[in-house]
Amino acid sequence: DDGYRLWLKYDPITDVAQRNAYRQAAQYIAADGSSIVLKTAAKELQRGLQGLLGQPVPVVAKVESGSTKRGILLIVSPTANVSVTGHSQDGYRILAQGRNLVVTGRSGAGVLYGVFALLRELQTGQPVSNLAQASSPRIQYRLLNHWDNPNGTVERGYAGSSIWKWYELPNNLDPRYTDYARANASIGINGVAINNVNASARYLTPEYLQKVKALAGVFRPYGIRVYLSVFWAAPKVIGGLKTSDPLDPQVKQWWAAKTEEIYKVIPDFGGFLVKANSEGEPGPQDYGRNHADGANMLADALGQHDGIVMWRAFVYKANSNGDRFKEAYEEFKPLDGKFLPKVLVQVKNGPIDFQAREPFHPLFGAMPKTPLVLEVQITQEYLGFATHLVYLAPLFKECLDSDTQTKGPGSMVAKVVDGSLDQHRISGIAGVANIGSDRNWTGHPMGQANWYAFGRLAWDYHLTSAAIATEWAKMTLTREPKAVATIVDMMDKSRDIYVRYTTPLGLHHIMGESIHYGPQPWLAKAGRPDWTAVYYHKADSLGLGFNRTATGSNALALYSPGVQKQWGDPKTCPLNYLLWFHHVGWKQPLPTGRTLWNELVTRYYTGADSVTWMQQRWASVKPAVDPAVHADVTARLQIQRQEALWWRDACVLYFQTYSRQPIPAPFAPPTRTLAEVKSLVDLYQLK
Ligand code: BDP
Repeated sequence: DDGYRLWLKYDPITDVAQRNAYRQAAQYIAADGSSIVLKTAAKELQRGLQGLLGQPVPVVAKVESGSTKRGILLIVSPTANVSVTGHSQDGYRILAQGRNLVVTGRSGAGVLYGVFALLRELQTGQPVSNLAQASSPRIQYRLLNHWDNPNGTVERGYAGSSIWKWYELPNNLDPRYTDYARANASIGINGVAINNVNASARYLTPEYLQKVKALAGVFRPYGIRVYLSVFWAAPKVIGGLKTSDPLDPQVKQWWAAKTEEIYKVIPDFGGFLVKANSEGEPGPQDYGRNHADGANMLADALGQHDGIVMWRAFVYKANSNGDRFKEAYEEFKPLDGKFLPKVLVQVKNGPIDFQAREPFHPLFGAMPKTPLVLEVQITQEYLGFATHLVYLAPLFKECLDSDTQTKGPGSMVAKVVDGSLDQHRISGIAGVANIGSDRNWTGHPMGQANWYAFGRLAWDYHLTSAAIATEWAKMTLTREPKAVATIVDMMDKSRDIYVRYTTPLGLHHIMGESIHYGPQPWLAKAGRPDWTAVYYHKADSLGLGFNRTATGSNALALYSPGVQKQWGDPKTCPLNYLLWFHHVGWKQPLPTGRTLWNELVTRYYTGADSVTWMQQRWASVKPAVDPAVHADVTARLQIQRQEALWWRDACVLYFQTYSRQPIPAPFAPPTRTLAEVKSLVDLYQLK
């Protein structure tokens, strides 16, 4: 198995009784309607059923009168009773009706999602009597963000190059585009921003818009809309204007005309994603304007078109002498209420930058007048590239389930994001894609689960990480119950294991400079102080951690009083966030009964040893998993083990130069020196 088919394998069901029961129930498909997405639904159902049942299943327009056959009816109806909560346009219901099964929704897309839900039930072995269900997504815009560049590279991509072949488009449509759309639709993703947020102006040229149009044409039958990341200075770079000032009439006019042009080419264009005045990108602040001025100008340009602006809050001013943690909040919080209705502000899950564990971003709950998009990173920039097995659903959920307490207990980030907390009309979630040209899409075969989990949680954040992992493993790897349980257990623990051997107890941003690979806690000089490691861990002879309480940077004050109270006291602050908020003495006893130093070392050692545990667990499922996939994961786990030891040794040896404490029993001190580990990191920094 080369992994190309992802979770949409549709291999014949081997359980004969089950297959026969499904065969009985699915003798034909009736799809009545002209919507192009409904046609896709029928085609996908046919493809799935024919694979799973090993027999042809015809698609007909209408139920033949007098027929005694049992079929599956796909029905679009504006009054379909889809579900009580969520976005009913995308919702579906599966129900038994007489001898038939009906999949219904208020749109073709709803039916398509229902079809994939039905196929999922068959793939995971649910009895025919148990298929009835209804569901609607809680979040309206469910997007992948590709950080793909026009030259085919992918920023922070670890699975080959970009899947978009710009030099072949629009004439040559790689079949992979369709398979990509199928995979996305199967998990409810309904939009893709196809280019890097560090954007090129090229995409807005007439030539490239033709290429984008070709992709949009492939995605449309799957209910997926295309979005573009825009380069703020485009009016200057390709428009010949002298300025990109959002309040300049010519600039406004340029964007309005450009937007018209886009909608002529792509009538269902989704809108714009913007990274402005961040990490060297141009933006409205270059002209003394603020983010709202910029975002609103684009919202105006969208006019009556059904599009949105997703304006990123990932900003941190140059030469900040305080705490990067606070900067996005300080810039955006005062703008709450100043954005036009089509603007959503896109906020990363945590305040720094996609670290292995971050407290939730303080902007969640702090901008009640603005719809906020939650942005998570599916590509594992800070979580082991494509060599570490890290299942990310627990990370995504940790953020979604965090209680901001801004409107009293129960004000979860999820409720901010789905708009229910502040009654917003629009809502969105975005995942930075981990997809590339590798045959198996994600490099690490288990990386597929992160793409899958993002979509499933975007649809329904109430699903548990384990439930999602179980679905995915059954569809992708094996149906053997013991193997499924073993794999799900490994997956569910993998993120905590990764945190233990890289950044336990709330350490953050101590990875290799620029490439963000491997450990470099000693990094003290970089382009900016807040790109170093020492800025964040603040190790000294007394202790470790960033004091963000009132006696330190006071970033804690950005949270609601209940959160401040809990996190502000080192005794009640969860250990997972301890060093995010406190500078803790090396000999300070922790609730675990160990001192900070001993706890730190224990976590690094047990974390690295847990990778060996994962290797053993994975070895035990060998008979149940495809040999090629098994061998691939086995090899990557070997790398993971080596790199876990690298992280462990680098960090304990380096921090030991401050703690001046021995490695506690029963752990054996590293057999290499700090200098040796440092040189290993230098290797990756060589030009
Ligand atoms: C950082 C990445 C950088 C991205 C940036 C962003 O290292 O490549 O451009 O995020 O989100 O984590 O804009």
